[in-house]
Amino acid sequence: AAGQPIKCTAAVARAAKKNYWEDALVLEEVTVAPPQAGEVRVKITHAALCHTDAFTLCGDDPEGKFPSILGHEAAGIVESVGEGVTEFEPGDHVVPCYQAYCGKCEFCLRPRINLCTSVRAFTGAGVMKADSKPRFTDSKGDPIYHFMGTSTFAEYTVLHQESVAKITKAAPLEKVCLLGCGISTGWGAVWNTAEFEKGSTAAVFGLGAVGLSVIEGCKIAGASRIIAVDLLDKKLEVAKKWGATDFVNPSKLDKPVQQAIVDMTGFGVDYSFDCTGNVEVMRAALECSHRGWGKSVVIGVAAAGKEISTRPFQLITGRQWMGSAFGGWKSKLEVPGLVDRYMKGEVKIDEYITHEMKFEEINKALKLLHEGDCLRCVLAL
Ligand code: NAD
Ligand code: AHE
Ligand code: ZN
Repeated sequence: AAGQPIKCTAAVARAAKKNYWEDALVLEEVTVAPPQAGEVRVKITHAALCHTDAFTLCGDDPEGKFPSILGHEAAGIVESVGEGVTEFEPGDHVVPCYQAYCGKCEFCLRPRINLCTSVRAFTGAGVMKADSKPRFTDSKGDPIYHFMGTSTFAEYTVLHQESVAKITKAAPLEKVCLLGCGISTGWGAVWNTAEFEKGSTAAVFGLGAVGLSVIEGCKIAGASRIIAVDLLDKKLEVAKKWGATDFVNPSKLDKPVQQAIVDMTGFGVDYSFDCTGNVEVMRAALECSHRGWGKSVVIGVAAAGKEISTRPFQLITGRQWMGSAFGGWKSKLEVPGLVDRYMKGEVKIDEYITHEMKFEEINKALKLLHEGDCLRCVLAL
């Protein structure tokens, strides 16, 4: 009930585990404190797994904090709201947004920029802004930290009101949960970050859900050619269904992949996208972009300590190296519109869902993610 703690099940990451696919999460009973001022408690109905959850769980994330409850791509229903919250009420359907939107900071006020700073320091530290503490405790009463301001691998979670987007009740939560991260990111990287122009060419490195949604975004934007790149041939097959026109497996080339793409295109592609998180791939993506005007967008998240490099001559000769967080979307404002576009049939979501499971099978879902056959697995809570 509102104002009372709730006991429920959560998948707890007790510590980083390199082999994250070997039963790394522990299903435990946790206590979720009531929402404080400016907070919303949400019953998570569906949570998907994104590669970034695995990245943090395996210890690659310099911001990773343990014990914690991971998960950031989900949907749910508001259970109760804290003092002063007027935008949401119990029963509202919502998508948690790890990129917050307050509408007041200099980032929110600037057109086309996300990266709101209202709660970022707290979400990075795994706590809530009102008292700098987590709302989760374990059976011993010890704290469990939040993750990305979302912690959606739990039956109930507490969010800052800045990290919640209200969506139409007509939308299927088991599908639109994906708009909390991966595919919104891919579309936005093309439309918002790269500002993709009709008739242009693209190369997309890494064909998970993020890379495929980049391909979808390029296709919708009127690309003339889309070169799909992955080490796994089965992923190249999938990319064909999404609209890629050319296919490259770098492991089968006798030259660097950037050279192969330049050879295929003359002077490179107009736009390139890294959706792998591998810094060598980021370099290749930059170097296969067009002399004079190529834009290369980093989307993949690289492990702690990794750095990118290239010859500065690549930039002197007109290439632009850029990056995208959540596709540049102003979350609370724009996610409801993405839901509406899905409802009108303008964009895909269902096709990215390759697996569906019960929440209790979350470790099996992590294993599937590791094996490379899974685009998105949606867990029902
Ligand atoms: P995923 O693991 O499903 O997909 C990655 C793909 O890259 C796989 O198909 C893999 O075979 C391929 N790959 C790996 N190494 C490669 C190489 N050297 N060359 C070519 N292909 C290679 O992951 P995902 O969920 O699609 O996420 C992709 C990346 O984007 C991750 O790094 C994730 O953390 C990041 N991400 C970033 C944002 C953002 O806002 N910037 C949002 C979501 C995800
Ligand atoms: N914490 C990491 C970086 C992780 C990162 O870059 N996350 C992306 C989203 S990945 C979603 O799947 C992002 O949007 N970052 C911007 C932000 O504010 O977190 C590190 O290297 O410290
Ligand atoms: Zn993600």
